[in-house]
Amino acid sequence: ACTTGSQNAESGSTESAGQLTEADLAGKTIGFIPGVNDPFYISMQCAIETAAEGYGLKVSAQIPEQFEAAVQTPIVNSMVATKPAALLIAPTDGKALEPPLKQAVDAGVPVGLVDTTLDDPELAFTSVATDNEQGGAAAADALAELVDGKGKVLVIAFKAGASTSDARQKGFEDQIATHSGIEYIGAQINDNDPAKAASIVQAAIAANPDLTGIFATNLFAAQGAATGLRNANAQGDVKIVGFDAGSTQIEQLERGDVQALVAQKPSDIGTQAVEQAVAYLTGGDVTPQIGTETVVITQENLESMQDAIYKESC
Ligand code: T6T
Repeated sequence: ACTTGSQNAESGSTESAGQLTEADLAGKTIGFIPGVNDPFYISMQCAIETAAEGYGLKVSAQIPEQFEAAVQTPIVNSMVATKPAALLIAPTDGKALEPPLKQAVDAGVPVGLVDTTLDDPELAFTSVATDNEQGGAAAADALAELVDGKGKVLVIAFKAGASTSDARQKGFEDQIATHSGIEYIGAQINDNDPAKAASIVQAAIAANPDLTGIFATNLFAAQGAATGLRNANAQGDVKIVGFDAGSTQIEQLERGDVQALVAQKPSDIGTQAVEQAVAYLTGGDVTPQIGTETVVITQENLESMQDAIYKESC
């Protein structure tokens, strides 16, 4: 089962990275700090725990209450003080998390990045993530088709400075520019708050009667955008392509409030990150950058895509 809260890491270990055997890993702890509590990171945590268990490793997960650098940074500091064998983290800001993670590495805690990355990811032994630019481009093509290549489209960026939000927005913008009949009216930020996404959408519809489509860059942006459309009684008239596939988003897809979801593979990210941590700790081959897939879910293929739906618990 998913465990939250802390389990104490081993202390007093004198072995350093690359000097351990797989047998030495048993009983040691991997720290995990996701961006926030959501089904994407829950799915990732479940996979991390399963993979870690295979090596006798424990997992200590500390989950920020908000997707905010100021909330995540003290969690990093307290986790590092427990000296886990390695720390897997999704930094909520590519710049602000660099100093605390540099301190972690300096204190002898190797850092692996999952999902999001840093402006300078060099300090991490690996970075495992979706190809978010490519995902944003896939969203642009899906939305262009849904709106028949016409009208105005809007992006809801969930958090400026979070690498995933920035990359999805960039991938979308570059690709939507190739659809000449579509006018891109820009990105608005919802700060990972579904209620804010809903009000952005309601205001955008009021100001732009010819709005035809919305790309919502993550789970909370998409959930809120769909709610906003329903409040404005515009569900189905304005098309939504969302990122992520939590159960609420799947319900919205089934109801026709959302037309397509770009689903990530959080379990693959988690499993591969543990494999890389083990390789790093035992002197094996480490891959500095690993890209994981996305799939596009629609009403038509939903039945065959059940495995792509994120977990609410392990
Ligand atoms: O979209 C995911 C994740 O990739 C992103 O970095 C933050 O938001 C999610 O966790 C979804 O809520």
